[in-house]
Amino acid sequence: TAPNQPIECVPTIVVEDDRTGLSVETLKRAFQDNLFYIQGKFAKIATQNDYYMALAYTVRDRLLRRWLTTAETYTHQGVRTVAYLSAEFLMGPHLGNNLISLGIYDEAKQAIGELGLDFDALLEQEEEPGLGNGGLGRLAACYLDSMATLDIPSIGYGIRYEFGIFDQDIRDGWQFEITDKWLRYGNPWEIARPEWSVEVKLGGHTETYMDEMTSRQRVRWVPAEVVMGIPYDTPILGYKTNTATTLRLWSAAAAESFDFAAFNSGDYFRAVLQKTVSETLTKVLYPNDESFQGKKLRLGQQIFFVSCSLQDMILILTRQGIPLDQFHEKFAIQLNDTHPAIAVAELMRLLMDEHAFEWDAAWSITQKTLAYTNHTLLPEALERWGLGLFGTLLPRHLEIIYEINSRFLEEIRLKFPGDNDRLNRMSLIDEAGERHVRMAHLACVGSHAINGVAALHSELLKQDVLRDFYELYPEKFSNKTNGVTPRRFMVLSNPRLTKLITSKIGDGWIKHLDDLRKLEAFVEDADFRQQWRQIKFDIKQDLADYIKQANGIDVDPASLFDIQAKRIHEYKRQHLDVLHIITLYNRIKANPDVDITPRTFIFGGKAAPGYYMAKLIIKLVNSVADVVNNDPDVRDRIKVVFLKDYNVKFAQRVYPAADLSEQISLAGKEASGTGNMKFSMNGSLTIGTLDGANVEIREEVGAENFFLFGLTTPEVYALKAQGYNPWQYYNSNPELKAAIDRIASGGFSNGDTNLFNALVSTLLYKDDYLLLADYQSYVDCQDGVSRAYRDQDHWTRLSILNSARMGKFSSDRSIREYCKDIWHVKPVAIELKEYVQAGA
Ligand code: CR6
Ligand code: PLP
Repeated sequence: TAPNQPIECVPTIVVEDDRTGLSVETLKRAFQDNLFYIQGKFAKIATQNDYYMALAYTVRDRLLRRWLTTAETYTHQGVRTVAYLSAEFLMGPHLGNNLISLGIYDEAKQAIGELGLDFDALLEQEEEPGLGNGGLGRLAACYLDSMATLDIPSIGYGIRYEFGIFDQDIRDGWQFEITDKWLRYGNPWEIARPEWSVEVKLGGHTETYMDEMTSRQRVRWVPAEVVMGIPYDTPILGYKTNTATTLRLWSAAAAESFDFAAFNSGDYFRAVLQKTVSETLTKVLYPNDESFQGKKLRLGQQIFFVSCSLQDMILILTRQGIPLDQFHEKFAIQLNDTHPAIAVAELMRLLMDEHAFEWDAAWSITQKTLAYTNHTLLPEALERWGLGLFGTLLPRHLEIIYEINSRFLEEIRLKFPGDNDRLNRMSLIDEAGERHVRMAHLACVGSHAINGVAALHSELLKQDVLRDFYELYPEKFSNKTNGVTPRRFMVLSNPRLTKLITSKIGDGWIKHLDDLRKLEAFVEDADFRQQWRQIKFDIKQDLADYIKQANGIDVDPASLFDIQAKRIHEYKRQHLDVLHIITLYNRIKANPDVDITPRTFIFGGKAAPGYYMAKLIIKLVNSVADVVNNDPDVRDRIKVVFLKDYNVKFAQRVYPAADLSEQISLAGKEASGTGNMKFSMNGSLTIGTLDGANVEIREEVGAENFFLFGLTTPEVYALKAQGYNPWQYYNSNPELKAAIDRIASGGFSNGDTNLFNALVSTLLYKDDYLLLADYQSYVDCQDGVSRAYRDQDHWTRLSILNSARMGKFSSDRSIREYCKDIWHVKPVAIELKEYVQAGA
């Protein structure tokens, strides 16, 4: 052999790489290394946050090979990719989830423990990225998890808000908002990619010019302002797979080159100050859930992230040498509600004005690429932009929308000759009063697929809000019932139940949630029921400890934990829950020895800062809590707790602890709900109306395992049509009257009859959400719940069956349906590559 040829004669000594090794020893070494070299701290001066960061970097290192291999594989193979466009991604903390996905949760826990640190405290240390309001943003996060887990090539595009959803404090019973400074101590999960920045134009005017190359008239947009978008990438690792996809969030910065004129004229200060104006674009998330606010800055945010994302997709193809006429073959873009619906006009503009496509070709690509998910039937949530504002910020887009509209109206005229009402109803421009662009219409026209988020909701879209569009394009419509990820909402948040389930049926259910059905075989096993009950009790005990520490209230873990946790909204009817509490209280006051099943009523949820009635509901809950919790007649049989600052971390804590999940919106108002699924998976029973996904949950778990009450959607319509009169219910129902009277007469406000006046009079004079009509049915149903809870063994059976039958509500099922019916994207397996030569 040649002298420089290696000879394999010594046994290889395996030293795990500090950045990839998964053993406890290696994790400990890597952790200490990161503490010193990344955080620049040693044990004596390190804070809890330093330790968290050291662990986070240790975990991130272990994601990187998967992430880079995934990106390289996708680029190399030019795969068809889902681009999920969403103004909100409510991710929740990353650390625990990544540990679960990597399969090293226990190893990390042991490593940290052996170093003498508190592992749970480190997990708790993470500031969650609260870049969403509620269900819609959390759905986007669950979908990213499922796409990665199912090996679907995908990328989430959104906005890197500097301030996410506000933190909620409660002072004197009222909500108090505090800015969410989530980036204060750094974000170890993101990597900035300034080299892939793009520019977005705003304002100004348009002009036509002769394009020399094609000898055609084209339009040029001369903006008043240019903003730079910088992408920040976060890896999204699938559960026990090599696939790690990307969440790419855009942050706004000043486009340096643009203000050259000001720099050159010596107006240095003005030019620099101008920068801060650009940067405000991604400063803060609008904290309104399901209520539209026509603010210019918000429209700016929408065009900003949409334009950045579309340009990014074009760049990805360009770098791969793929011509843009294949855009729709390479990307399936999902519009998460209408927040990104401006994509219809922006993709047209990019293709025509910047890449010289003709109208028809651009339109065909646009329609084939885009699909639209509607998330609400509430009229106040539908986005509509005044033409003045729209045209000032996006003059070119307005021209394009006019052109789309004129072609669209022509299509309707052909299909429905002489039907002028229909033209007016369907036009992209609302001509009544101040003229507006209707974003849902734009999304419908520009997409090849339109879906609702639960069976009932999709039906109501076809019958009501989007009826005209359904009549024109029936083939575009489908339903995709929401789902949630069992990785975060069972495995991570409920380790005890996960362990018990896995001990009986193996761990296949984590990726195939339908397997939970196998639990049904154990329902009659008394020992299993006992274990199930004990786990629920222990988790309730933990929540009781938390409540004691957070609110100073003693609650009994043996009492029925009745939880309503979600955004505060009149349509969700937290105040109906309160009317029930007051009814129980009145019964106790009338007869202190009345037989009552002990209950702990727990509320959580944020109100939009400008939504007075929602804030008043929070005040009411806290006021009722003060009275009920401190009345000796109650003898601790009922307790009321408002837990502040409902966010993902909080959600993970409360879902597993519930006996009863309150899903009591007025039928026809909640598009789907996803909290309902998370509770039920964790063995909570539901009291609910036939609304949103409740309908399907009930179908799955069986009517006998679900506490149903209230009017159905057709009954709601009928009652409203016939002229609803809340007084009729008030005057004829003594318990209802007594409950309302106790509020009105100052029973929860130290005699102040003014404080809750707005709430009381809304109920008596309007009651849009029919609380009074549903009250008796609700209270009767709650009495049934109380009776059922007394037979603990029977209750446990129902609890087990609820979990066992929730397979349908995995977001994996939802994503498979989107892939099959809308995106036509197939899984791509990732084979890991070595990027680093060991021992070189
Ligand atoms: N507020 C619906 O109200 C649904 C989610 C996700 C909502 C809720 O029923 O589960 O979307 N709608 O589909 C909007 O945000 C517009 C929500 O979270
Ligand atoms: N907010 C948070 C933090 C959540 O985790 C969820 C769960 O899905 C929601 C809001 C939505 O709750 P719901 O579906 O009950 O409106």
